[in-house]
Amino acid sequence: MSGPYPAAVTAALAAQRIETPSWAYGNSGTRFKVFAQPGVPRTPEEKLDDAARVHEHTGVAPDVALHIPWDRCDDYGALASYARERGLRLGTVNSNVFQDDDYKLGSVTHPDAAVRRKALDHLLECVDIMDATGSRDLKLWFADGTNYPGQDDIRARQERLAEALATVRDRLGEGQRMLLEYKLFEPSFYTTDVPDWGTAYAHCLKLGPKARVVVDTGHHAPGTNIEFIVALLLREGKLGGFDFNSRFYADDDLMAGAADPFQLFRIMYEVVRGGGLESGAGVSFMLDQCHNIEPKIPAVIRSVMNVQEATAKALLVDTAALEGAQRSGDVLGANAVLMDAYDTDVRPLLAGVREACGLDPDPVGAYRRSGWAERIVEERKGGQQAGWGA
Ligand SMILES: [Mn+2]
Repeated sequence: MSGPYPAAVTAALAAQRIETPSWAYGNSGTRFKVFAQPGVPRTPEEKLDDAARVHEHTGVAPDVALHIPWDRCDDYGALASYARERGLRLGTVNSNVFQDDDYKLGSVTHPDAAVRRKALDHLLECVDIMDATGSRDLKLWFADGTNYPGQDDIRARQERLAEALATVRDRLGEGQRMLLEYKLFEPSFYTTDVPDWGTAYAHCLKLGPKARVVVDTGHHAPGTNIEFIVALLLREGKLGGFDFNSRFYADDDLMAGAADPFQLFRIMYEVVRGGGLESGAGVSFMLDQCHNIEPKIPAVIRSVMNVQEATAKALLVDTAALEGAQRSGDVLGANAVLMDAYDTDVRPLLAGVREACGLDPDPVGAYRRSGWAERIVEERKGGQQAGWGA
């Protein structure tokens, strides 16, 4: 398959937006070691400065997700203005009810009502922050669960979870949403209170139209058919967005599309098929990654490009040919149509989309040539580098 490509394809690629996470610009690591890198931001503003470089070179990443308390500041309205002045918007607010000593046995599902109240207050504070930043979405991920059979009552924990979620839902303003993220295991190893899409979907269904499920691609058992989950949630109008990253083993948080670009293509095909790219579909394309050993800004740029490449291939699927093959029971033919799209080198197509938007066709090269990496190493000396807990 080669160009020229349909105008609808280039238009969809130019219109797609990919949200980058503030924490990707800070230091990170595994539970064994966090490796500091020179030039890493010390403040939320410096994270936005770095995010602005990603947007400048890709043209599709104006939204930056915040994580509270890692991005705590005195004046969120001022932070939003700072973002706007750099062509950015503050995006999804990610809550954190997992890093406090009180949360050893859980947060909103904790057996002690006082701890539950503290966790709920944090979630409500995050909605206050959304009001100040103009953010649409609150992302909820709970580390809650148990390690041993009998440790706590599985059913009671679901009741406590439902109660907290309903309270948050009632606090949301017009146009605001809550995105419930699931994760199979870790840090809990026996039960997790929101372990899978079914649990998240059941809660979101009860919560109503303001609640949707977010699919973090690293949060499944090996072999899980993520594109099936995506197709189903889209069909039900309950797909709120993605946390893209990739993994070889568990929740590796590697660059999206790095470990399994074919899986990312299959996911994006279901997004396109289900209308998830269309404006008004309400599907957010977010990255949730940690760049432990690689330089952060070009890694985010590369991840954005990987999502774009998977999207481009998905848009190139010859749907008429595919439907024809499917109708006639042509198993190999149908598979070949999909593979033809996947095997297309879409890099020239995306380079053309960038040039049409006045961008350098090679975002990573443009970043390297910009001198930004050297500049931040020179300028960002002293202070406390951003990272987990900072
Ligand atoms: Mn995530």
